[in-house]
Amino acid sequence: MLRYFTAGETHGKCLTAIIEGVPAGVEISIDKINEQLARRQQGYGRGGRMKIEKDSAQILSGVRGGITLGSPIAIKIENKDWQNWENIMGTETATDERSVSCPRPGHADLTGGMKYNHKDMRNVLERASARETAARVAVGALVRQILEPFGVEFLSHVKRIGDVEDNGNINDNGFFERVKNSLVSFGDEESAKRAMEYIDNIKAQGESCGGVVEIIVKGVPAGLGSYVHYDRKLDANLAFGVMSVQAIKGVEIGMGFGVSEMPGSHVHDEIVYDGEFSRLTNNAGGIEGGMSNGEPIIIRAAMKPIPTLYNPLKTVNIQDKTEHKATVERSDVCAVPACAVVVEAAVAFEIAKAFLEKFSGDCMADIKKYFESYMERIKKF
Ligand code: EPS
Repeated sequence: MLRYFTAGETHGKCLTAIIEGVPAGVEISIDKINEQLARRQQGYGRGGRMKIEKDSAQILSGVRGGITLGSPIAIKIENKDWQNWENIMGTETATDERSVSCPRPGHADLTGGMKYNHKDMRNVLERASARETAARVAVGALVRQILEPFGVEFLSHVKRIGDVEDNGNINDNGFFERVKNSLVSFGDEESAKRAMEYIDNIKAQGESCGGVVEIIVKGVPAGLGSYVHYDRKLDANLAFGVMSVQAIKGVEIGMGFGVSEMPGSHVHDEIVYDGEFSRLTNNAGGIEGGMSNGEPIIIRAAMKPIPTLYNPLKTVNIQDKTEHKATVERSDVCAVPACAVVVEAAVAFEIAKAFLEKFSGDCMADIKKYFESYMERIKKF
């Protein structure tokens, strides 16, 4: 079973991830991992931290000469900001210079402090911070390399920032090329301009904003996941992976909540046969009965506004229980473009996990053999 752990505090020495269950014989490019890490750092509305960091991954084990060994893979990403926090975040000695006693509404601060008995809520926010998503992006970027030889491709874009929709159409020529060059990951340049104005406005008010991101996975063979048991359903696992990303409050697959408003004939995708089975539409978002059906998988996630507000909300100081303004930590105003990259990584992990469950094998040679014979068989079905 493919699984991973991450460790690391936002202002600690580094982030680490250990990935277990990667088969032997996968070609790994560190450049592809660093490319995803760089994508995560971009976007209009990010804060000062991204000017300090230049995230890059080091693979510490499990890979030899660019090929996986089948053993656990350890990855490390250094926090360049650590040098400014060594005294405060040292593992052996630490000062309480930047202690936090006024919890931010919407962040993990208060409940995390209550749960772990941390009177200095820095002990909570350091781990709850979205900085951890750098490690998750590295994991996603590594495991998608298992899928590449099988033609599985991941795309993502931002659909909405605050109340500004991207009016572009993903099926238009050059849409994803424009997304790549857009500071807000929109495919329509006019909408992108409005989104940036929106972010400027929000920033001037000391506010933050959220948005909606969409991930499209192409080339997924029919039959990943299963209808036979609840915890093997691909949509359930995808929703879990996406929901586990910091700040995500909603997940939709295909038509999502829209299915509840339409009669059945407008929702279900008609089946046709032209040498192979396909669907006339893709309202199901590529998943029926908890299984991929061979159509592109489409997932959307709603990100809430980041809880650190430069114009802070009302809260209570946990020391003396008096009314206070929430702590202001350096933060982003808008991290929705970064969120698209993170959710894409979370989706890549769940797809890779389901793929290896279906085509399990210790090495790529065995997996390829099984994959080919399965594809041959379902073609003739
Ligand atoms: C982030 C790093 C953090 C935050 C942000 C995401 O760095 P710092 O706290 O030093 O500014 O900028 O985290 C949050 C928005 C949050 O609420 O925790 C990153 O690397 O993405």
